[in-house]
Amino acid sequence: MNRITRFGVSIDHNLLKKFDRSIHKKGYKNRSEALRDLIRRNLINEISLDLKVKSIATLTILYNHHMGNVTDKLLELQHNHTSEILVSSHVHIDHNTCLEVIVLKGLTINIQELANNIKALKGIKHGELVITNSDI
Ligand code: NI
Repeated sequence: MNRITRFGVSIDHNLLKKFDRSIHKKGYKNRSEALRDLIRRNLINEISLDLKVKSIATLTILYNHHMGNVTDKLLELQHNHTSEILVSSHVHIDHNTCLEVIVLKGLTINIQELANNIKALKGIKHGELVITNSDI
């Protein structure tokens, strides 16, 4: 069990009111948990900018499988990164559109490079990489 430290925070009254309204809407029971989440998010953002550390990530992509040879290129890219890809799920959304979620683990630089290469393929309508870290 980690030690818990209490600390006081000086903050502008109006800013705190806005913060309280915001966290209430999100369902937080108290400021402490909201603040802890903000700190964790900040640390994860920092880590995701450090290309030399190991991360875990999900890449969600939406694409039109009729567009050019996007399906072949997508498979080729993924087969070139078998050490980073843990699993991928494919859902046929409608006649044209596919949704794929790829779970990644490895050096952040490799994860970002793969995500950028996939997002740049012709036919990919939307791609979003979410990087996180289990050390937080
Ligand atoms: Ni499909």
